[in-house]
Amino acid sequence: MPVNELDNLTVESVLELVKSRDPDQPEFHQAVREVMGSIIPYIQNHDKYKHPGLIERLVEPERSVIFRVPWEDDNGNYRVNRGFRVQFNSALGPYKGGLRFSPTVNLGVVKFLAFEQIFKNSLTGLPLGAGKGGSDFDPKERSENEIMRFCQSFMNELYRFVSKDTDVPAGDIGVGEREVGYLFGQYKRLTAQFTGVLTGKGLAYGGSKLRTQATGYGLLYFVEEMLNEKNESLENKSVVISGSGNVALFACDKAIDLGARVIALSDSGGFIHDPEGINAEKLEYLKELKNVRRGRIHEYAEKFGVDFNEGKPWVLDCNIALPCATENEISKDDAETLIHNDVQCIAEGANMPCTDEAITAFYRSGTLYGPGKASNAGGVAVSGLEMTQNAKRYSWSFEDVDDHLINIMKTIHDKCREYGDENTGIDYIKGANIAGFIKVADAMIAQGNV
Ligand code: NDP
Ligand code: 2IT
Repeated sequence: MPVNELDNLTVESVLELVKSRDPDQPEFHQAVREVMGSIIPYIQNHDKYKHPGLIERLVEPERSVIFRVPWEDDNGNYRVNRGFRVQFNSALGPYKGGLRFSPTVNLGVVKFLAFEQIFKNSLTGLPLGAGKGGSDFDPKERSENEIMRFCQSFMNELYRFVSKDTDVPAGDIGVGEREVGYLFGQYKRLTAQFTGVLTGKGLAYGGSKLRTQATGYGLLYFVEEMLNEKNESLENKSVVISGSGNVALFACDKAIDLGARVIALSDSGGFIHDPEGINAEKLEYLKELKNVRRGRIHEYAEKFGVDFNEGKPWVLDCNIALPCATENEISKDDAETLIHNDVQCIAEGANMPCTDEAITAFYRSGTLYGPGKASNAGGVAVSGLEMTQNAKRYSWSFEDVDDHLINIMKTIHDKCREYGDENTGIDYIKGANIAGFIKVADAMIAQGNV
């Protein structure tokens, strides 16, 4: 096996191995390529990590579960979706990562997300392994009862594989507090146990304060660190955000709070452009529109008399771009447009929203670039804090959790600097990947060939 020839380990040899096993998982290949691009050169200079089998084990999930999810729609039709849980790495703690409900979900997508989670969760400094799951179920246009029946059926199978000490799922695209509630209720019913098996729970039954806000807030805390490094701040910066879900809306919230002007948000139908900036009142409208009425972003344009356009918001002139919707949403062309418009900083709220070519363009132009596994780690970090509070049967104040989050994001930034320091500034990809890798690799080596 080529990767066992440790001195000859290359990014290509690892990719060859991964592709030969699973040729039809392009997102997973993309994630592996990005991580290996940093850690293979590091390993070549650090003999300790030329450890037999380490890389082969790192790119192979410990366990992948695929299951049938039968449910009944409101018209009495029987329907079947496919459910997934990839338990990728438990070297640092119980598997931890979200569940995604979207028609785009397949095994390769879940594997890429779970693989990213290994390094992200390591970076938080908390005792969290890595997993991800979900289903190709489309929650859009489904009634409340259909969503509940689907979640219950999903948990009827998933409950065998999760518990507070083995695997702790949370939300992701299409899975928010409502879905976590139904999943939790069904787990409790099946096991007769009230435990912290999921995070992102409602505050009334074991959720942590700030978990809802955590990914978006954490992203902006990280952006502040990136800008501070250049003696800059968010004050008066124009910001374009994609998406209008959990991450996007709370990124918008904190950006406004820190003095920036958020001029765009989007959904899969298009984007709104509000040149004056979204203010607190407009943001309240958006939260109600998206979370209560579950409406579309174009309604904002109609309500406030601003432009709505189909397509992606990256055509707009801005200082800071925050992709907070989905993977590969910034193409090479989008990146070149942003660079042409003098964008200063890109930071990823979503997982892997930039294509390889887009990242190369940002690096070539010297644009500040924060990879998701560092910049969006605030969500899983507060999930880790939710687990701690559940274990203690205690709940911290909003301010206490916020202080923890600020510290965690700052520490992640420090780690990026420690391992990614270059003459030209911080190489955040290199820093995040190496810092994330070291802790996981140390734990994997110590625990033997398992
Ligand atoms: P939500 O379901 O709350 O929101 C997703 C948003 O992205 C919606 O506005 C949705 O628009 C848009 N979107 C989704 N898919 C597409 C697509 N294919 N094209 C265009 N727009 C799309 O999800 P989250 O906010 O929780 O997640 C957003 C991203 O952040 C994901 O990449 C997720 O993995 C990542 N993330 C989430 C964390 C969390 O704590 N929730 C933590 C860290 C990362 P529409 O409604 O039209 O589909
Ligand atoms: O991508 C992510 O980090 C998440 N969806 C959050 C995972 C979690 O367990 O809170």
